[in-house]
Amino acid sequence: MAEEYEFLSKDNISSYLSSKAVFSKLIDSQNIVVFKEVGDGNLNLVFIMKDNKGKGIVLKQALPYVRLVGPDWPMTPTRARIEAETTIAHSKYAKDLVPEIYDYDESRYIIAMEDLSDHVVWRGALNEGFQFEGVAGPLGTYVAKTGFGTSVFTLGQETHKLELARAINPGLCLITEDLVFSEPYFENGRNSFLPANEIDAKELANDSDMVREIGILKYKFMTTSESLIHGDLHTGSVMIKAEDKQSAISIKAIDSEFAFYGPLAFDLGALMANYVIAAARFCALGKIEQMQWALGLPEQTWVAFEKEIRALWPTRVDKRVFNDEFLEVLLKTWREDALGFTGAKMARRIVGLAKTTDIETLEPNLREGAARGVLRAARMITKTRKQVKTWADIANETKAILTSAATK
Ligand code: SR1
Ligand code: MG
Repeated sequence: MAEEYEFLSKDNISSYLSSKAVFSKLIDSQNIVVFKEVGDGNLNLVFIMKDNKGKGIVLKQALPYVRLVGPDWPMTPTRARIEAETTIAHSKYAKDLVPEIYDYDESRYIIAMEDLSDHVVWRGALNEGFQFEGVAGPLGTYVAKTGFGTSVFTLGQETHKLELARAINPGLCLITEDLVFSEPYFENGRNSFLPANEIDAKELANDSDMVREIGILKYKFMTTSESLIHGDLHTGSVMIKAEDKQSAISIKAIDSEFAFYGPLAFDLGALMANYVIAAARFCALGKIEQMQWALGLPEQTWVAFEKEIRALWPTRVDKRVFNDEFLEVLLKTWREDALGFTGAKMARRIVGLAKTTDIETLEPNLREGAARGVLRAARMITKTRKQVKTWADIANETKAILTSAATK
């Protein structure tokens, strides 16, 4: 039985704002002139309000079930606490790259946060064909700063363990374990695809090398407690503000409700997977230059990530056996794992529940080839992640796969 508490609505939201002193200087609850319900995600209610002086606030309320499916799929609303605490923890290390949290209401699972309505969701911008520069690099920096900041290298042994205990998030981790790692290979009644892609879904599930590698990656996801990771860092979890439609001047990683102490390469893989998915859309639409650009984004994220990690390395609290030689091993492992998770996250968005608009909004005749290309590229990226390849090699191989799978 799902927990009962009052949900926010147009009718009760201004009395909610008036009921808490913290809001009095943030917004005039008696003079709300803009009210928008913008929760188009899979899980929550999200409202944007602005007053007559232009001051804005966002209220995000976790429902006790998965919004995408309804009350038949109960889901703990404490994920809102995880998101609020993670955003605050991440702001300690990457303040500019996360929204400001104003309040967390633990009785109604409501997060009050900075209004980002002058930003756009990166996925939407990519779908419209915008090539914003200066996003993929800072996101690599975000993963490095938050990943290193919440690791034993910064927190030390005791704090790391205490923080890890506070941030356990079993319900949301189970969603990822099922939707990303299991169901694309072992159907659970939630998969879907075009009839023309049935053959591709079968090929994926019957690829025993891929299934073995996915098992290795799922085990890493379930047992690695490295850092407080975002946990769902796709391009729909990134908001950007750009003045000239060319380069971003503000980047915010939002929606960290899937956060937990996990493998930080999972966040890198989530980003990279969605870059390739964006590239598949460009390919399907015949935008070859833009596809090439999107396929260059994984390298940008990785290069910025590695640079930041190397800069932070001298600050680690215990240098005894965590020496420079160990750093090289860590970076190599993170790169391989990031590529492994990339393929896993690509495949799930094609055959499993919760897809991406990049592919789903394509006409079926184009979608068929794009979906096939993403699945084939996913298998290549995950299975060959330990081979010595440059980022350009990976981009070129991916481009060849997407191009040859494209349909008209
Ligand atoms: C039931 S939740 C489905 C998906 O939405 C989120 O964005 C996560 O990616 C999750 O797997
Ligand atoms: Mg989300």
